[in-house]
Amino acid sequence: MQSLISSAIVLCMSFAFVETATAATIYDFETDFSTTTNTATSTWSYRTAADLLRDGSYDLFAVSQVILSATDGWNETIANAHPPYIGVNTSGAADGVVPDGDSTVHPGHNRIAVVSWLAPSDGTAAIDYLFGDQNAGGGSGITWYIDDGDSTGNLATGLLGNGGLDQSGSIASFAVSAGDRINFVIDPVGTAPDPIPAANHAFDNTHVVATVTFVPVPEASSIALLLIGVGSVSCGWRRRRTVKY
Ligand SMILES: [Ca+2]
Ligand SMILES: [Ca+2]
Ligand SMILES: [Ca+2]
Repeated sequence: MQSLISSAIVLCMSFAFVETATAATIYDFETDFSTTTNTATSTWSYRTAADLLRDGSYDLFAVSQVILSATDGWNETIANAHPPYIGVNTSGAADGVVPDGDSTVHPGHNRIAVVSWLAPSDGTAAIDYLFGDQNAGGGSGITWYIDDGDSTGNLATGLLGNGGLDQSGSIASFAVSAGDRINFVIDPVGTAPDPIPAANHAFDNTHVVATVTFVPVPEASSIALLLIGVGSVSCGWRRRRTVKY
């Protein structure tokens, strides 16, 4: 009986420590969106490239400003509403094609736009996503990708033709290491015969919902505490046995 109680106590303590060490953090591109921070080390960064290559090497947008009539975001020139750009409408009202509260990611002429997430430590990541066309006025639509750093690590992809229905889904939990990236890429190339002669980026405003549910691996100190907890319970049990006999 005592051994059963001891086991139960050990089990409870184990769960208590493990739970403390592995609480999940949900990173949400839209709710976390920053108009002040966009660096190589920020958890979310907002990027583009001079081309369509998903080679993992992307430039940080340099300018934070109003990118539509009322939507704050990032692009690379002071020229207003000049794609590529990435922003979130927090103005309190619809801003043209962008509903209040929604992101908008617009690729450029023959250029991708990239929302990048950086793993803060070793752990596991699970992803929920949605891609939606915000402007059905014309153009070729887009192709979206979720990859683990570059085109060699595709996690999901889809062709969202102009005016197409939202595309959403989940990616089950997988291991990541500190410094790994998960990239959400909007490519202006849409429905064939695009690109002729270059990818058509007209009407390519895209609603991107991207959440990463991150669970860090237990830190060494937490594991040590767990072992100390198990050790002290089993020691207590052994002492009580000694007294009894
Ligand atoms: Ca590049
Ligand atoms: Ca469109
Ligand atoms: Ca397009």
